[in-house]
Amino acid sequence: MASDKPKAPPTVPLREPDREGGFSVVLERRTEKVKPPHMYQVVMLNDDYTPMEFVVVVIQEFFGKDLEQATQIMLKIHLDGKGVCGVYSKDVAATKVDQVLEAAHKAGHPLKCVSEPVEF
Ligand code: TYC
Repeated sequence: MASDKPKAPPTVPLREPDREGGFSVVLERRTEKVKPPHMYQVVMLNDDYTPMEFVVVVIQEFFGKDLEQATQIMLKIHLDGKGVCGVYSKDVAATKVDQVLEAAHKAGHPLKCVSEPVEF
């Protein structure tokens, strides 16, 4: 009985150059299973007490932004309640959060930030 199912294309042995200058036969190709690492964004939160100047300095110092960029990010946080300061691997994002919280605590400001997975 003939099937309606579309047939997968036949597996064709492929010849590829090898390291010795010859050719190897590749009988099967597998789909790459390694996924890119999940990235985390460091989100800074607004509050009513931390001075704007302090936030700008923190963003420059820990997130590598220049004065102009840091000021824009600070103003966005001030107006919207929160803003992304940078996107990193999980460990680096966690370190940035620790650095910001420690600097804020030392200076006596309630500035808070968190890291969260980037949705894609
Ligand atoms: N809202 C603060 C003020 O008016 C400034 C501020 C901006 C605080 C960003 C925190 O993440 C912040 N002084």
